[in-house]
Amino acid sequence: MRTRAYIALGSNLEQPELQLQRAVDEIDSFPGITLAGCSKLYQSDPVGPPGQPDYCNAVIAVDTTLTPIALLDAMQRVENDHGRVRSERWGPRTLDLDILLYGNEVVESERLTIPHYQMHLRNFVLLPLMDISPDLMLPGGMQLRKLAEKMGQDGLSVIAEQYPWF
Ligand code: ROI
Repeated sequence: MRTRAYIALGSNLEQPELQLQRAVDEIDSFPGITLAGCSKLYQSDPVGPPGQPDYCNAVIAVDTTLTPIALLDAMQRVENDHGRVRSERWGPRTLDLDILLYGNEVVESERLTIPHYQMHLRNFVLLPLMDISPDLMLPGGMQLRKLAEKMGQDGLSVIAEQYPWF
């Protein structure tokens, strides 16, 4: 069975735009995962400790035959291939891949929480998600559009309109 899932991408180290473009291509070529949509590419002010570079952010839709945990393993493989080192909490990173949604499923396990626990607080997640699926309803019945309207666009700007971004 195929499930539509949404993944947030973020990077603020080592040519962030390139990190994100490469990550999308790698995810699309991963067995059991097919790219189904891609947001604009955004630049965003860092949330978290000050003094770190601005981020590049985007969101993709994928269709996958992988289970949520297998999808998480796949995302962590791609992160590790980009030299991701897990060090400071909320510190700078070469590539961050967060599973936002997996169909309508709610997952609460030690390794994985879906919907992503902070997605409703982050405009660099909600606005790119709006690019792909403006009519999306989150598990629990909340409309993405309503959340995104409340959030606003502070600190967020579009740097490329259409995938492939460059
Ligand atoms: N801030 C922005 N703007 N974008 C991110 O992707 C991002 N990711 C993070 C923290 C460190 C919370 N801040 C971020 O993990």
